Amino acid sequence: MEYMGLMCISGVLRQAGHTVEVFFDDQLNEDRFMRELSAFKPDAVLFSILSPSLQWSLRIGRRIKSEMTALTVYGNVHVITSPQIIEEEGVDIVCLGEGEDPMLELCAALDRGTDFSQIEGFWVKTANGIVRNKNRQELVDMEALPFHDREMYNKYGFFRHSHYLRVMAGRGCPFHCSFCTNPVLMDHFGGKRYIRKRTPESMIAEIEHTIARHPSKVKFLFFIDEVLWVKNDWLREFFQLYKERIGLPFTGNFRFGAIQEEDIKLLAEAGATGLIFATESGDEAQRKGLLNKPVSNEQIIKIAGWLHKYKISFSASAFFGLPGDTVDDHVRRLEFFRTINPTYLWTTFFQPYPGLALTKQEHVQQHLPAGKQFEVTLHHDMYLDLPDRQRLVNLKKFYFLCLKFPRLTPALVWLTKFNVPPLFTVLFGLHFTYYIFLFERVSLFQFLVHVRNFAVNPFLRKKQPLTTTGRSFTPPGPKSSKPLPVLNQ
Ligand code: B12
Ligand code: SF4
Repeated sequence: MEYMGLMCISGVLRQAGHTVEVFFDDQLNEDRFMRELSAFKPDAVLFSILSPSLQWSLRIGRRIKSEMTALTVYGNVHVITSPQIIEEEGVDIVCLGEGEDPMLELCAALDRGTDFSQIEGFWVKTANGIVRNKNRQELVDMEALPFHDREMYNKYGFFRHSHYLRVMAGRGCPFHCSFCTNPVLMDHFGGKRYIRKRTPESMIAEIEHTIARHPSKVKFLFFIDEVLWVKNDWLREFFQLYKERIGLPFTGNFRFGAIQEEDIKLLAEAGATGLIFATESGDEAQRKGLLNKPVSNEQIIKIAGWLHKYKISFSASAFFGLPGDTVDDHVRRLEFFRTINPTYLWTTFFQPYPGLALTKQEHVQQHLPAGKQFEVTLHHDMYLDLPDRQRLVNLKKFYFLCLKFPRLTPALVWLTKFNVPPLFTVLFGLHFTYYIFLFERVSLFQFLVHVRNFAVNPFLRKKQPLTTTGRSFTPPGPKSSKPLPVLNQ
C-alpha cells in the first residue's frame, strides 16, 4: 500500500530540492533490499510505522546503523503513541507529529552540516543522551502543501499497473470510538483542529492532476480518509464537483450517522459503487457501550435501505476477539447483518494498540498476553487471550459465508469445534478474494503479486531466520543502559 504520509513528506522535501526515493521491502530477500537501499547512499532513512510493522522496522533500523552511515528517522501513528521507541537500538530520531516541517528542517541541517538535535517535533538520540524537544504547535496547512508525491511509487510495477488510486481529502475524524487511534490523535494534536478537509476545488484539482500523470488508465478511486463525511456542506459541494469533473467509480469510508438520503443519492450519481460503512458489531449495546460508537441499529437499517435503493453496494464490519463475546453471540448477531444485507462483511480481531481507550480498560488489560507482538494481518489470530479462542478464530474465518448462506450456518458453526486450520484458511481465502476484487479492485497483475505475498512468501520466508525479527518492546521500559551512538552531526 502506498503511504500518504510519506507522499506528503516527499512532496515538500522534493520542492525544497532534496532527492527522495521510496524502497519497498517485499520480504523475500532482505539482503537484496539492504543492497538497494545502500546503493542510494541516503543521508536519512525514514520509516512510517503502524504498530504491526514496528518489529520489521527495528530490525532494518539496526542493519542500517551497522551497514551504512544514514540517520534513521521514525514517524507515524505508532511513534506518536509510543515515542519511547527512541530508546531502541537502531532508532536515531522519532517524530512526535506531522513530519513535513521537522523533516524540512532536518534535511536543511544535514545539507549545512549543522546541529539537528533541537528541532521541534523530534526526539533525537545524541552522544550526550536523548534530546526530547517539544511537539510543534502548528499543524500543516493542507492547502499550502504540494500535491502528494505519488510518482515516487511508480518505480514499482505494483503501483504503476494499478487501475485504481488511493486519494485523501483530509485528516482526522470527529468521533471517539474506543478501539480507534483517531481520538488519541485528536487529543495529541489539540482537539478538533486536527480534523481538516481540503477545499473541494483544490482536491478535485489534485485528483485531475494525479489521473493525468498516472502511467496506467485510472478506472477507480478509493478515498482513504478515516471518514469522508464530516460535514454535509463539504460533502455536497465536493461530490457535485466530482460528478461534473471526475465521474469515475469510487469507494470511501463513511460512518452510519447524520448522512441523509439526498447525500446517498448524490454519492450514487457521482459514481459510488461500493462504500465502506463500519457497523463494528451487530449488537447495538456493544457498539454503543464497549466500542463507544453511538449509532443505533435503527439508523443503520435506515441508511442501508437507502444504499440498496440507490444501488450502492456496501461493506459492513464485525469485531471479533472482544472480551465477553461467545460463538453464540456472534451467531445471534447474524440476524442483524442479514437485515441490512451488506455486499461484504469485513471481520477483524480487535488489536489493543497503544493509547486506545479500550486498551486501557480493565477487562482488556486482564486478557493481554505477555510480550505478544502485533501481527500485520488481523485475520488469523485473536490478540487477547479469551475463552473459546479456537472456535472463535475458526468462526471468524467464514463468518461472511454464514451471513450469505443461512442454511449452511449450523453446519459451519458445528465445524468450528474441529481444529483444521488449513480448511478454515481456504474458506477465508475464498471470500477474501471476493473482497479484494470487489472493493480493492486489484488488477490481474496486482492479484498475482498478492498471491505471491500471501501464499508464496510465507514458505520462502521459512528460509530466513525468524528469530531475528526483533526483540519485543515493553513500553515504557527503563532507559537503555547501552552507550548511545555518536551521530554524524
Ligand atoms: C489510510 C489508512 C490506511 C490505508 C493506507 C495506509 C497508509 N499508511 O497510508 C490502508 C487501507 C492501506 C491502511 C492499512 C492498515 N491500517 Co490504516 N489507516 C489509515 C488512516 C485512515 C489514515 C492514514 C493517513 O494516511 N493519514 C494521513 C497522513 C498524511 O497522515 P499520517 O499517515 O499520520 O502521516 C503524517 C504523520 O504521522 C507523520 N509521519 C508519517 N510517517 C512518517 C515518517 C517519518 C520518518 C516522519 C518524520 C513523519 C511521519 O507525517 C505525516 C504527514 O504529516 C489511519 C487513521 C489515522 N488517523 O491515521 C489508519 C490507521 C493508521 N491504520 C491502522 C491500522 C491498524 C491499519 C492496518 C494494520 C489494518 C490491517 N491490518 O488491515 C493496516 C496496516 C497496513 C500496513 N502495512 O502497515 C491504525 C494504526 C494503529 C496503530 N497503532 O498502528 C490507524 C490509526 C486506524 C485505527 N484503527 O486506529 N490504513
Ligand atoms: S468513526 Fe471511524 S475513524 Fe472515527 S473514531 Fe470511529 S472508528 Fe475511528
